[in-house]
Amino acid sequence: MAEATNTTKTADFDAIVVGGGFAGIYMVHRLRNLMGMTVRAYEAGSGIGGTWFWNRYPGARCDIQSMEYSYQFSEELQQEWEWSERFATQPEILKYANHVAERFDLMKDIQLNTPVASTIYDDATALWTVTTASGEVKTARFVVMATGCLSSANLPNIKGRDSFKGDTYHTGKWPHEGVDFTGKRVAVIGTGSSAIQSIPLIAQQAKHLTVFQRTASFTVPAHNQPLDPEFVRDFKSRYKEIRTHNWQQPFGQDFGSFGESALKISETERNDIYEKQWQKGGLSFMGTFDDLMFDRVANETAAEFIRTKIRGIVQDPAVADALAPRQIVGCKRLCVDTGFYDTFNRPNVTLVPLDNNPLEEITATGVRTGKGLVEVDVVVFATGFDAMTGAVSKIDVRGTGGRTLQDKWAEGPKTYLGLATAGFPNMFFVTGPGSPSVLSNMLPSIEQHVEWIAECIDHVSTHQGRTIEALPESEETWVHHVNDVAHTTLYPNCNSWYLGANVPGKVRVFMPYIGVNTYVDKCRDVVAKGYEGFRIAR
Ligand code: NA7
Repeated sequence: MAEATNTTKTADFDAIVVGGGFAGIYMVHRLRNLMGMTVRAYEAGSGIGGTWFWNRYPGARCDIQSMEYSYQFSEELQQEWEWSERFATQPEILKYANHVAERFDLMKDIQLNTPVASTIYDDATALWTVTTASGEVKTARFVVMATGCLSSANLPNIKGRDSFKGDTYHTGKWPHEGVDFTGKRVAVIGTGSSAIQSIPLIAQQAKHLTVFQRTASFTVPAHNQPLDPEFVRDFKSRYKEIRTHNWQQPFGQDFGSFGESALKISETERNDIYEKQWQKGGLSFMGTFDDLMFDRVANETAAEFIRTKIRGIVQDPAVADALAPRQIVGCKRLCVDTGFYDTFNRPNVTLVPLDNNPLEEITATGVRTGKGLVEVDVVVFATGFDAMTGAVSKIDVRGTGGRTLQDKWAEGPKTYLGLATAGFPNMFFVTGPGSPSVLSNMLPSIEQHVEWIAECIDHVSTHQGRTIEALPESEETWVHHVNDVAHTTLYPNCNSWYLGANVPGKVRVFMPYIGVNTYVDKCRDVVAKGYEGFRIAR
Protein backbone atom coordinates (compact mmCIF):
# COMPACT_ATOMS: atom_id res chain seq x y z
CA MET A 1 0.00 0.00 0.00
CA ALA A 2 0.96 3.58 -0.50
CA GLU A 3 2.49 5.22 2.56
CA ALA A 4 -0.25 6.29 4.95
CA THR A 5 -0.71 9.92 5.88
CA ASN A 6 -1.84 11.15 9.29
CA THR A 7 -5.41 11.58 8.17
CA THR A 8 -5.58 7.97 6.96
CA LYS A 9 -4.87 6.73 10.47
CA THR A 10 -7.96 8.39 11.84
CA ALA A 11 -10.30 7.14 9.11
CA ASP A 12 -12.21 3.88 9.31
CA PHE A 13 -11.18 3.03 5.74
CA ASP A 14 -8.77 4.31 3.14
CA ALA A 15 -11.65 4.30 0.68
CA ILE A 16 -15.40 3.83 0.64
CA VAL A 17 -16.99 2.69 -2.60
CA VAL A 18 -20.67 3.43 -3.17
CA GLY A 19 -22.20 0.67 -5.28
CA GLY A 20 -21.55 -3.01 -5.90
CA GLY A 21 -22.05 -3.25 -9.65
CA PHE A 22 -19.24 -4.03 -12.10
CA ALA A 23 -17.58 -0.69 -11.20
CA GLY A 24 -17.80 -1.15 -7.44
CA ILE A 25 -16.54 -4.71 -7.31
CA TYR A 26 -13.55 -4.00 -9.54
CA MET A 27 -12.73 -0.89 -7.47
CA VAL A 28 -12.62 -3.06 -4.35
CA HIS A 29 -10.30 -5.53 -6.11
CA ARG A 30 -8.00 -2.82 -7.35
CA LEU A 31 -7.69 -0.86 -4.09
CA ARG A 32 -7.60 -3.79 -1.69
CA ASN A 33 -6.00 -6.70 -3.56
CA LEU A 34 -3.54 -4.75 -5.69
CA MET A 35 -2.81 -1.71 -3.50
CA GLY A 36 -3.35 -3.08 0.00
CA MET A 37 -5.82 -0.40 1.04
CA THR A 38 -8.68 -0.84 3.44
CA VAL A 39 -11.97 -0.59 1.56
CA ARG A 40 -15.66 -0.91 2.26
CA ALA A 41 -18.23 -1.00 -0.52
CA TYR A 42 -21.88 -0.32 0.25
CA GLU A 43 -24.48 -1.86 -2.04
CA ALA A 44 -28.21 -1.14 -1.81
CA GLY A 45 -29.28 -4.48 -3.29
CA SER A 46 -29.26 -7.86 -1.60
CA GLY A 47 -26.68 -8.97 -4.15
CA ILE A 48 -23.94 -7.49 -6.32
CA GLY A 49 -24.26 -6.83 -10.07
CA GLY A 50 -25.85 -3.37 -10.15
CA THR A 51 -28.01 -2.88 -13.21
CA TRP A 52 -27.79 -6.64 -13.88
CA PHE A 53 -29.07 -7.34 -10.39
CA TRP A 54 -32.17 -5.15 -10.77
CA ASN A 55 -33.14 -5.56 -14.42
CA ARG A 56 -34.59 -9.08 -14.34
CA TYR A 57 -37.48 -8.47 -16.74
CA PRO A 58 -38.21 -11.19 -19.32
CA GLY A 59 -35.72 -11.08 -22.19
CA ALA A 60 -33.20 -8.82 -20.38
CA ARG A 61 -29.98 -9.16 -22.31
CA CYS A 62 -26.89 -7.11 -23.06
CA ASP A 63 -26.76 -5.44 -26.49
CA ILE A 64 -22.94 -5.67 -26.58
CA GLN A 65 -21.53 -9.06 -27.58
CA SER A 66 -20.73 -11.18 -24.55
CA MET A 67 -17.12 -11.89 -25.59
CA GLU A 68 -16.49 -8.14 -25.31
CA TYR A 69 -18.82 -7.31 -22.41
CA SER A 70 -16.39 -8.67 -19.85
CA TYR A 71 -13.41 -7.61 -17.77
CA GLN A 72 -9.97 -7.69 -19.35
CA PHE A 73 -7.85 -6.97 -16.24
CA SER A 74 -7.16 -10.65 -15.65
CA GLU A 75 -6.00 -12.82 -18.55
CA GLU A 76 -6.84 -15.95 -16.53
CA LEU A 77 -10.37 -14.69 -15.92
CA GLN A 78 -11.05 -13.89 -19.55
CA GLN A 79 -9.62 -17.22 -20.66
CA GLU A 80 -11.49 -19.36 -18.15
CA TRP A 81 -14.97 -17.80 -18.32
CA GLU A 82 -17.29 -19.36 -20.91
CA TRP A 83 -20.16 -17.30 -22.34
CA SER A 84 -22.90 -19.41 -23.85
CA GLU A 85 -24.53 -16.98 -26.31
CA ARG A 86 -23.57 -14.16 -28.65
CA PHE A 87 -25.54 -11.71 -26.45
CA ALA A 88 -25.56 -12.75 -22.81
CA THR A 89 -28.76 -12.92 -20.78
CA GLN A 90 -29.17 -11.05 -17.50
CA PRO A 91 -28.88 -14.27 -15.40
CA GLU A 92 -25.61 -15.19 -17.12
CA ILE A 93 -24.12 -11.71 -16.65
CA LEU A 94 -25.12 -11.75 -12.99
CA LYS A 95 -23.52 -15.19 -12.62
CA TYR A 96 -20.34 -13.74 -14.13
CA ALA A 97 -20.34 -10.81 -11.66
CA ASN A 98 -20.68 -13.26 -8.77
CA HIS A 99 -17.96 -15.48 -10.21
CA VAL A 100 -15.59 -12.50 -10.31
CA ALA A 101 -16.46 -11.50 -6.74
CA GLU A 102 -15.83 -15.04 -5.54
CA ARG A 103 -12.66 -15.56 -7.56
CA PHE A 104 -11.07 -12.40 -6.14
CA ASP A 105 -12.58 -12.81 -2.66
CA LEU A 106 -14.39 -9.47 -2.81
CA MET A 107 -17.59 -10.14 -0.86
CA LYS A 108 -15.99 -9.73 2.56
CA ASP A 109 -15.58 -6.01 1.87
CA ILE A 110 -18.95 -5.46 0.21
CA GLN A 111 -21.84 -4.73 2.55
CA LEU A 112 -25.16 -5.64 0.91
CA ASN A 113 -28.64 -4.27 1.69
CA THR A 114 -27.01 -0.95 2.56
CA PRO A 115 -28.10 2.14 0.63
CA VAL A 116 -25.94 5.17 1.33
CA ALA A 117 -27.86 8.20 2.59
CA SER A 118 -25.13 10.81 2.70
CA THR A 119 -21.45 11.39 2.12
CA ILE A 120 -20.12 14.57 3.67
CA TYR A 121 -16.66 16.10 3.45
CA ASP A 122 -14.96 17.65 6.46
CA ASP A 123 -12.59 20.48 5.50
CA ALA A 124 -10.68 20.27 8.79
CA THR A 125 -9.76 16.58 8.63
CA ALA A 126 -10.03 16.11 4.85
CA LEU A 127 -12.12 13.00 5.50
CA TRP A 128 -15.44 11.88 4.08
CA THR A 129 -18.16 10.74 6.46
CA VAL A 130 -20.48 8.22 4.86
CA THR A 131 -23.81 7.51 6.53
CA THR A 132 -25.99 4.61 5.44
CA ALA A 133 -29.78 4.62 5.36
CA SER A 134 -29.79 2.48 8.50
CA GLY A 135 -27.61 5.01 10.35
CA GLU A 136 -24.18 3.35 10.22
CA VAL A 137 -21.47 6.05 10.09
CA LYS A 138 -17.97 5.45 8.67
CA THR A 139 -15.15 7.72 7.56
CA ALA A 140 -12.74 7.39 4.67
CA ARG A 141 -10.10 9.41 2.97
CA PHE A 142 -11.37 8.68 -0.52
CA VAL A 143 -14.90 8.09 -1.79
CA VAL A 144 -15.65 6.47 -5.12
CA MET A 145 -19.16 6.84 -6.47
CA ALA A 146 -19.71 3.63 -8.45
CA THR A 147 -23.44 4.23 -8.57
CA GLY A 148 -24.11 3.27 -12.20
CA CYS A 149 -25.52 5.11 -15.19
CA LEU A 150 -28.85 3.29 -15.43
CA SER A 151 -29.68 2.48 -11.85
CA SER A 152 -32.32 4.98 -10.78
CA ALA A 153 -35.70 3.89 -12.16
CA ASN A 154 -37.89 6.55 -13.77
CA LEU A 155 -41.47 5.96 -12.65
CA PRO A 156 -43.49 8.70 -14.35
CA ASN A 157 -45.97 10.55 -12.25
CA ILE A 158 -48.98 9.66 -14.40
CA LYS A 159 -52.30 10.86 -12.96
CA GLY A 160 -53.97 8.11 -10.92
CA ARG A 161 -50.87 5.88 -11.06
CA ASP A 162 -51.19 4.65 -7.51
CA SER A 163 -54.92 4.04 -7.72
CA PHE A 164 -54.47 0.97 -9.94
CA LYS A 165 -55.81 -2.12 -8.17
CA GLY A 166 -53.89 -4.74 -10.15
CA ASP A 167 -50.16 -5.51 -10.10
CA THR A 168 -47.58 -2.99 -11.28
CA TYR A 169 -43.93 -3.56 -12.15
CA HIS A 170 -41.01 -1.46 -13.35
CA THR A 171 -38.60 -3.24 -15.69
CA GLY A 172 -35.65 -1.80 -13.76
CA LYS A 173 -36.87 -3.21 -10.40
CA TRP A 174 -38.18 -6.59 -11.44
CA PRO A 175 -39.17 -9.11 -8.73
CA HIS A 176 -36.63 -11.88 -8.17
CA GLU A 177 -39.26 -14.60 -8.30
CA GLY A 178 -40.33 -13.50 -11.80
CA VAL A 179 -43.84 -12.69 -12.97
CA ASP A 180 -46.34 -15.10 -14.50
CA PHE A 181 -48.52 -13.27 -17.04
CA THR A 182 -50.54 -16.36 -18.00
CA GLY A 183 -54.19 -15.48 -18.54
CA LYS A 184 -53.57 -11.81 -17.70
CA ARG A 185 -54.45 -8.64 -19.58
CA VAL A 186 -51.21 -6.67 -19.55
CA ALA A 187 -50.30 -3.05 -20.36
CA VAL A 188 -46.69 -2.15 -21.18
CA ILE A 189 -45.99 1.59 -21.01
CA GLY A 190 -42.92 2.56 -23.03
CA THR A 191 -41.15 1.23 -26.11
CA GLY A 192 -37.46 1.70 -25.29
CA SER A 193 -34.92 -1.09 -25.07
CA SER A 194 -36.41 -2.76 -21.97
CA ALA A 195 -39.88 -2.84 -23.53
CA ILE A 196 -38.53 -4.06 -26.84
CA GLN A 197 -36.75 -6.96 -25.14
CA SER A 198 -39.64 -7.91 -22.87
CA ILE A 199 -42.69 -7.40 -25.12
CA PRO A 200 -42.14 -10.53 -27.30
CA LEU A 201 -41.92 -12.75 -24.20
CA ILE A 202 -44.78 -11.12 -22.29
CA ALA A 203 -46.94 -11.48 -25.42
CA GLN A 204 -46.28 -15.23 -25.49
CA GLN A 205 -47.74 -15.59 -21.99
CA ALA A 206 -50.37 -12.91 -21.63
CA LYS A 207 -54.02 -13.29 -22.55
CA HIS A 208 -53.77 -9.86 -24.13
CA LEU A 209 -50.98 -7.30 -24.28
CA THR A 210 -51.54 -3.61 -24.97
CA VAL A 211 -48.41 -1.57 -25.71
CA PHE A 212 -48.60 2.18 -25.04
CA GLN A 213 -46.05 3.88 -27.27
CA ARG A 214 -45.14 7.56 -26.84
CA THR A 215 -42.21 7.54 -29.29
CA ALA A 216 -41.46 4.69 -31.68
CA SER A 217 -37.90 3.34 -31.31
CA PHE A 218 -35.62 2.01 -33.99
CA THR A 219 -34.57 -1.57 -33.35
CA VAL A 220 -32.42 -4.01 -35.30
CA PRO A 221 -32.36 -7.80 -34.96
CA ALA A 222 -29.90 -9.38 -32.52
CA HIS A 223 -29.61 -12.67 -34.44
CA ASN A 224 -28.61 -14.09 -31.12
CA GLN A 225 -27.22 -17.61 -31.18
CA PRO A 226 -25.18 -20.04 -29.12
CA LEU A 227 -21.47 -19.28 -29.37
CA ASP A 228 -19.51 -21.55 -31.67
CA PRO A 229 -16.59 -23.12 -29.69
CA GLU A 230 -14.24 -22.51 -32.64
CA PHE A 231 -15.19 -18.80 -32.71
CA VAL A 232 -14.60 -18.59 -28.96
CA ARG A 233 -11.22 -20.33 -29.21
CA ASP A 234 -10.08 -17.96 -31.95
CA PHE A 235 -11.43 -14.91 -30.09
CA LYS A 236 -9.68 -15.88 -26.88
CA SER A 237 -6.40 -16.41 -28.70
CA ARG A 238 -6.62 -12.81 -29.95
CA TYR A 239 -8.15 -11.15 -26.90
CA LYS A 240 -5.30 -8.70 -26.31
CA GLU A 241 -5.18 -7.62 -29.95
CA ILE A 242 -9.00 -7.21 -30.10
CA ARG A 243 -9.16 -5.20 -26.89
CA THR A 244 -6.28 -2.96 -28.00
CA HIS A 245 -7.97 -2.35 -31.34
CA ASN A 246 -11.24 -1.48 -29.58
CA TRP A 247 -9.59 1.27 -27.54
CA GLN A 248 -8.81 3.01 -30.81
CA GLN A 249 -12.48 3.09 -31.87
CA PRO A 250 -14.82 6.04 -31.18
CA PHE A 251 -17.36 3.83 -29.39
CA GLY A 252 -14.83 1.43 -27.90
CA GLN A 253 -15.79 -1.40 -30.20
CA ASP A 254 -15.32 -2.26 -33.84
CA PHE A 255 -18.50 -1.69 -35.84
CA GLY A 256 -16.74 -2.62 -39.09
CA SER A 257 -17.65 0.40 -41.24
CA PHE A 258 -18.20 -0.37 -44.92
CA GLY A 259 -17.30 3.06 -46.18
CA GLU A 260 -16.95 6.69 -45.43
CA SER A 261 -20.26 8.09 -46.57
CA ALA A 262 -23.71 6.70 -47.15
CA LEU A 263 -24.18 9.34 -49.83
CA LYS A 264 -21.30 8.53 -52.14
CA ILE A 265 -22.81 5.33 -53.55
CA SER A 266 -26.00 4.37 -55.34
CA GLU A 267 -29.20 3.59 -53.45
CA THR A 268 -29.05 -0.06 -54.52
CA GLU A 269 -25.47 -0.46 -53.42
CA ARG A 270 -26.23 1.28 -50.13
CA ASN A 271 -29.27 -0.86 -49.36
CA ASP A 272 -27.28 -4.03 -50.14
CA ILE A 273 -24.77 -2.93 -47.52
CA TYR A 274 -27.50 -2.12 -44.98
CA GLU A 275 -29.00 -5.54 -45.68
CA LYS A 276 -25.67 -7.22 -44.89
CA GLN A 277 -25.47 -5.33 -41.60
CA TRP A 278 -29.12 -6.15 -40.82
CA GLN A 279 -28.37 -9.84 -41.36
CA LYS A 280 -25.29 -9.56 -39.17
CA GLY A 281 -27.44 -8.02 -36.40
CA GLY A 282 -26.67 -5.83 -33.44
CA LEU A 283 -25.50 -2.28 -32.80
CA SER A 284 -22.88 -2.43 -35.54
CA PHE A 285 -25.71 -1.29 -37.83
CA MET A 286 -24.83 2.26 -36.72
CA GLY A 287 -21.29 1.79 -38.03
CA THR A 288 -22.42 0.95 -41.55
CA PHE A 289 -21.27 4.34 -42.79
CA ASP A 290 -19.10 6.93 -41.08
CA ASP A 291 -21.48 9.84 -41.58
CA LEU A 292 -24.68 8.38 -40.11
CA MET A 293 -24.43 10.41 -36.91
CA PHE A 294 -23.08 13.52 -38.64
CA ASP A 295 -25.30 14.09 -41.64
CA ARG A 296 -29.11 14.12 -41.53
CA VAL A 297 -29.44 13.06 -45.17
CA ALA A 298 -27.09 10.11 -44.64
CA ASN A 299 -28.93 9.20 -41.45
CA GLU A 300 -32.26 9.29 -43.24
CA THR A 301 -31.07 6.55 -45.64
CA ALA A 302 -30.53 4.23 -42.65
CA ALA A 303 -33.81 5.31 -41.06
CA GLU A 304 -35.74 4.62 -44.22
CA PHE A 305 -34.07 1.23 -44.63
CA ILE A 306 -35.35 0.22 -41.17
CA ARG A 307 -38.82 1.66 -41.84
CA THR A 308 -39.02 -0.47 -45.00
CA LYS A 309 -38.09 -3.51 -42.91
CA ILE A 310 -40.88 -2.68 -40.42
CA ARG A 311 -43.40 -2.39 -43.26
CA GLY A 312 -42.21 -5.77 -44.54
CA ILE A 313 -42.60 -7.53 -41.17
CA VAL A 314 -45.74 -5.97 -39.66
CA GLN A 315 -48.83 -7.09 -41.58
CA ASP A 316 -51.26 -4.31 -40.61
CA PRO A 317 -50.10 -1.19 -42.52
CA ALA A 318 -51.52 1.18 -39.90
CA VAL A 319 -49.61 -0.61 -37.10
CA ALA A 320 -46.46 -0.72 -39.24
CA ASP A 321 -46.78 3.00 -39.86
CA ALA A 322 -47.21 3.72 -36.14
CA LEU A 323 -44.18 1.58 -35.27
CA ALA A 324 -42.00 3.35 -37.86
CA PRO A 325 -39.97 6.01 -36.03
CA ARG A 326 -39.82 9.50 -37.48
CA GLN A 327 -36.69 10.67 -35.65
CA ILE A 328 -32.97 10.36 -36.36
CA VAL A 329 -31.79 6.76 -36.06
CA GLY A 330 -29.25 6.34 -33.26
CA CYS A 331 -30.15 9.68 -31.67
CA LYS A 332 -31.94 7.73 -28.97
CA ARG A 333 -30.01 4.55 -28.31
CA LEU A 334 -30.63 2.02 -31.08
CA CYS A 335 -32.37 -1.06 -29.67
CA VAL A 336 -31.50 -4.67 -30.44
CA ASP A 337 -34.36 -7.16 -30.44
CA THR A 338 -35.51 -10.69 -30.99
CA GLY A 339 -38.90 -10.78 -32.71
CA PHE A 340 -40.14 -7.35 -31.61
CA TYR A 341 -41.89 -6.25 -34.83
CA ASP A 342 -43.25 -9.78 -35.46
CA THR A 343 -44.98 -9.65 -32.09
CA PHE A 344 -47.41 -7.06 -33.48
CA ASN A 345 -48.76 -9.69 -35.92
CA ARG A 346 -50.10 -11.70 -32.96
CA PRO A 347 -53.86 -11.51 -32.41
CA ASN A 348 -53.36 -10.92 -28.67
CA VAL A 349 -51.23 -7.76 -29.09
CA THR A 350 -52.51 -4.20 -29.59
CA LEU A 351 -50.42 -1.08 -30.14
CA VAL A 352 -51.76 2.21 -28.76
CA PRO A 353 -49.69 5.10 -30.15
CA LEU A 354 -49.81 8.09 -27.85
CA ASP A 355 -48.62 10.81 -30.28
CA ASN A 356 -52.06 12.25 -31.00
CA ASN A 357 -53.77 10.42 -28.21
CA PRO A 358 -52.02 11.20 -24.93
CA LEU A 359 -52.07 8.92 -21.96
CA GLU A 360 -54.61 10.67 -19.69
CA GLU A 361 -54.62 8.61 -16.52
CA ILE A 362 -54.32 5.28 -14.84
CA THR A 363 -57.54 4.24 -13.13
CA ALA A 364 -58.29 1.44 -10.67
CA THR A 365 -58.86 -0.92 -13.59
CA GLY A 366 -56.71 0.22 -16.48
CA VAL A 367 -55.02 2.85 -18.63
CA ARG A 368 -57.04 5.66 -20.19
CA THR A 369 -56.10 7.60 -23.31
CA GLY A 370 -58.19 10.04 -25.34
CA LYS A 371 -59.62 7.00 -27.12
CA GLY A 372 -60.97 5.35 -23.98
CA LEU A 373 -60.07 3.03 -21.13
CA VAL A 374 -58.08 -0.16 -21.73
CA GLU A 375 -58.87 -2.49 -18.83
CA VAL A 376 -55.91 -4.56 -17.67
CA ASP A 377 -54.80 -6.77 -14.76
CA VAL A 378 -51.14 -5.75 -14.83
CA VAL A 379 -49.25 -2.55 -15.74
CA VAL A 380 -45.56 -2.83 -16.66
CA PHE A 381 -43.68 0.46 -16.58
CA ALA A 382 -40.86 0.11 -19.11
CA THR A 383 -40.19 3.80 -18.63
CA GLY A 384 -36.43 3.83 -18.24
CA PHE A 385 -34.11 5.62 -15.86
CA ASP A 386 -33.04 8.95 -14.48
CA ALA A 387 -29.83 8.21 -16.34
CA MET A 388 -26.26 9.09 -15.40
CA THR A 389 -27.04 11.44 -12.51
CA GLY A 390 -30.14 9.88 -10.91
CA ALA A 391 -28.44 7.57 -8.44
CA VAL A 392 -25.88 10.15 -7.26
CA SER A 393 -28.58 12.82 -6.90
CA LYS A 394 -30.49 10.64 -4.43
CA ILE A 395 -27.54 10.74 -2.02
CA ASP A 396 -26.87 13.83 0.11
CA VAL A 397 -23.36 14.63 -1.13
CA ARG A 398 -21.62 17.67 0.41
CA GLY A 399 -18.16 18.93 -0.46
CA THR A 400 -16.00 21.78 0.77
CA GLY A 401 -17.88 24.46 2.70
CA GLY A 402 -20.87 22.12 2.94
CA ARG A 403 -21.92 22.76 -0.64
CA THR A 404 -24.26 20.07 -1.94
CA LEU A 405 -23.66 18.28 -5.21
CA GLN A 406 -27.32 18.87 -6.08
CA ASP A 407 -26.69 22.61 -5.79
CA LYS A 408 -23.46 22.44 -7.77
CA TRP A 409 -25.11 20.41 -10.54
CA ALA A 410 -28.36 22.42 -10.54
CA GLU A 411 -27.71 23.53 -14.12
CA GLY A 412 -26.50 20.12 -15.22
CA PRO A 413 -23.66 17.85 -14.12
CA LYS A 414 -20.22 19.45 -14.17
CA THR A 415 -17.18 17.23 -14.05
CA TYR A 416 -13.61 17.14 -15.23
CA LEU A 417 -13.30 14.05 -17.47
CA GLY A 418 -16.41 12.56 -15.84
CA LEU A 419 -14.04 11.50 -13.05
CA ALA A 420 -14.16 14.32 -10.50
CA THR A 421 -15.94 17.56 -9.73
CA ALA A 422 -14.40 20.76 -8.32
CA GLY A 423 -15.18 21.38 -4.66
CA PHE A 424 -15.40 17.68 -3.81
CA PRO A 425 -11.81 16.64 -2.98
CA ASN A 426 -10.84 12.97 -2.99
CA MET A 427 -14.18 12.01 -4.53
CA PHE A 428 -14.30 10.15 -7.83
CA PHE A 429 -17.04 9.01 -10.17
CA VAL A 430 -16.83 5.82 -12.22
CA THR A 431 -18.23 6.46 -15.73
CA GLY A 432 -19.64 9.77 -14.57
CA PRO A 433 -21.33 12.36 -16.81
CA GLY A 434 -18.72 13.84 -19.13
CA SER A 435 -17.07 10.48 -19.84
CA PRO A 436 -17.89 8.10 -22.73
CA SER A 437 -19.83 5.75 -20.40
CA VAL A 438 -23.14 4.87 -22.09
CA LEU A 439 -21.74 5.73 -25.54
CA SER A 440 -19.14 3.00 -25.18
CA ASN A 441 -18.88 -0.63 -24.13
CA MET A 442 -19.50 -0.07 -20.42
CA LEU A 443 -17.27 -2.85 -19.08
CA PRO A 444 -13.99 -1.62 -20.61
CA SER A 445 -14.96 1.97 -19.76
CA ILE A 446 -15.52 0.95 -16.15
CA GLU A 447 -12.11 -0.74 -16.08
CA GLN A 448 -10.39 2.27 -17.58
CA HIS A 449 -11.95 4.55 -14.94
CA VAL A 450 -11.28 2.22 -12.02
CA GLU A 451 -7.64 1.87 -13.07
CA TRP A 452 -7.25 5.62 -13.57
CA ILE A 453 -8.78 6.33 -10.13
CA ALA A 454 -6.62 3.67 -8.43
CA GLU A 455 -3.46 5.05 -10.03
CA CYS A 456 -4.46 8.57 -9.01
CA ILE A 457 -5.09 7.56 -5.39
CA ASP A 458 -1.73 5.80 -5.37
CA HIS A 459 -0.01 8.89 -6.80
CA VAL A 460 -1.56 11.21 -4.22
CA SER A 461 -0.70 8.86 -1.36
CA THR A 462 2.90 8.19 -2.42
CA HIS A 463 3.51 11.91 -2.92
CA GLN A 464 2.19 12.72 0.56
CA GLY A 465 -0.75 14.53 -0.94
CA ARG A 466 -3.63 15.27 1.38
CA THR A 467 -6.25 15.82 -1.29
CA ILE A 468 -6.71 15.89 -5.03
CA GLU A 469 -9.41 18.01 -6.57
CA ALA A 470 -10.46 19.06 -10.07
CA LEU A 471 -9.76 22.73 -10.79
CA PRO A 472 -12.89 24.77 -11.61
CA GLU A 473 -11.35 26.11 -14.82
CA SER A 474 -10.38 22.67 -16.15
CA GLU A 475 -13.88 21.47 -15.35
CA GLU A 476 -15.47 24.42 -17.19
CA THR A 477 -13.28 23.80 -20.23
CA TRP A 478 -14.12 20.08 -20.20
CA VAL A 479 -17.88 20.64 -19.87
CA HIS A 480 -17.77 22.97 -22.88
CA HIS A 481 -15.66 20.50 -24.82
CA VAL A 482 -18.14 17.64 -24.12
CA ASN A 483 -20.94 19.88 -25.35
CA ASP A 484 -19.01 21.09 -28.40
CA VAL A 485 -18.16 17.55 -29.47
CA ALA A 486 -21.80 16.46 -29.04
CA HIS A 487 -22.93 19.35 -31.23
CA THR A 488 -20.73 18.25 -34.11
CA THR A 489 -23.02 15.18 -34.26
CA LEU A 490 -26.76 14.56 -34.57
CA TYR A 491 -27.04 13.21 -30.99
CA PRO A 492 -28.47 16.33 -29.31
CA ASN A 493 -31.41 16.45 -31.74
CA CYS A 494 -33.97 14.30 -29.96
CA ASN A 495 -35.54 13.86 -26.52
CA SER A 496 -33.13 11.19 -25.33
CA TRP A 497 -32.03 10.19 -21.85
CA TYR A 498 -28.47 11.14 -22.93
CA LEU A 499 -29.81 14.69 -22.58
CA GLY A 500 -31.96 14.01 -19.52
CA ALA A 501 -35.00 14.79 -21.68
CA ASN A 502 -36.95 11.75 -20.48
CA VAL A 503 -37.28 13.03 -16.91
CA PRO A 504 -39.66 15.99 -16.46
CA GLY A 505 -37.83 19.00 -15.00
CA LYS A 506 -34.31 17.60 -15.54
CA VAL A 507 -31.88 20.12 -17.01
CA ARG A 508 -31.07 19.35 -20.63
CA VAL A 509 -27.34 18.78 -20.99
CA PHE A 510 -25.73 16.21 -23.24
CA MET A 511 -24.01 14.02 -20.64
CA PRO A 512 -21.82 11.36 -22.30
CA TYR A 513 -18.53 12.28 -23.99
CA ILE A 514 -18.39 11.10 -27.61
CA GLY A 515 -15.09 9.46 -28.54
CA VAL A 516 -13.54 6.65 -26.51
CA ASN A 517 -10.25 6.86 -28.43
CA THR A 518 -9.68 10.58 -27.87
CA TYR A 519 -10.95 10.33 -24.30
CA VAL A 520 -8.52 7.57 -23.29
CA ASP A 521 -5.62 9.54 -24.80
CA LYS A 522 -6.70 12.63 -22.85
CA CYS A 523 -6.82 10.69 -19.55
CA ARG A 524 -3.31 9.33 -20.18
CA ASP A 525 -2.05 12.78 -21.08
CA VAL A 526 -3.45 14.30 -17.88
CA VAL A 527 -1.49 11.72 -15.85
CA ALA A 528 1.67 12.18 -17.93
CA LYS A 529 1.51 15.91 -17.20
CA GLY A 530 1.35 15.34 -13.45
CA TYR A 531 -2.46 15.35 -13.14
CA GLU A 532 -2.93 18.42 -15.25
CA GLY A 533 -6.16 20.19 -14.41
CA PHE A 534 -6.20 18.88 -10.83
CA ARG A 535 -4.82 20.47 -7.67
CA ILE A 536 -2.97 18.23 -5.25
CA ALA A 537 -2.83 19.76 -1.76
CA ARG A 538 -0.18 18.63 0.69
P1 NA7 B 1 -35.74 4.17 -22.25
O1 NA7 B 1 -34.92 3.87 -23.42
O2 NA7 B 1 -35.61 5.49 -21.59
O3 NA7 B 1 -37.28 3.94 -22.67
C1 NA7 B 1 -38.34 4.37 -21.84
C2 NA7 B 1 -39.61 4.31 -22.62
O4 NA7 B 1 -40.69 4.72 -21.78
C3 NA7 B 1 -39.63 5.23 -23.82
O5 NA7 B 1 -40.33 4.62 -24.86
C4 NA7 B 1 -40.37 6.46 -23.28
O6 NA7 B 1 -40.97 7.24 -24.28
C5 NA7 B 1 -41.39 5.80 -22.41
N1 NA7 B 1 -41.94 6.69 -21.40
C6 NA7 B 1 -41.27 7.31 -20.40
N2 NA7 B 1 -42.12 8.05 -19.69
C7 NA7 B 1 -43.35 7.90 -20.24
C8 NA7 B 1 -44.64 8.43 -19.95
N3 NA7 B 1 -44.83 9.28 -18.95
N4 NA7 B 1 -45.67 8.07 -20.75
C9 NA7 B 1 -45.47 7.22 -21.77
N5 NA7 B 1 -44.28 6.68 -22.11
C10 NA7 B 1 -43.23 7.03 -21.35
O7 NA7 B 1 -35.52 3.08 -21.09
P2 NA7 B 1 -35.23 1.53 -21.23
O8 NA7 B 1 -35.30 0.95 -19.88
O9 NA7 B 1 -36.08 0.92 -22.26
O10 NA7 B 1 -33.76 1.46 -21.77
C11 NA7 B 1 -32.72 2.17 -21.12
C12 NA7 B 1 -31.41 1.71 -21.60
O11 NA7 B 1 -31.13 0.45 -20.99
C13 NA7 B 1 -31.28 1.41 -23.06
O12 NA7 B 1 -31.00 2.50 -23.82
C14 NA7 B 1 -30.15 0.42 -23.08
O13 NA7 B 1 -28.92 1.08 -23.01
C15 NA7 B 1 -30.34 -0.34 -21.86
P3 NA7 B 1 -40.17 8.49 -24.95
O14 NA7 B 1 -39.17 7.85 -25.87
O15 NA7 B 1 -39.50 9.23 -23.81
O16 NA7 B 1 -41.20 9.28 -25.62
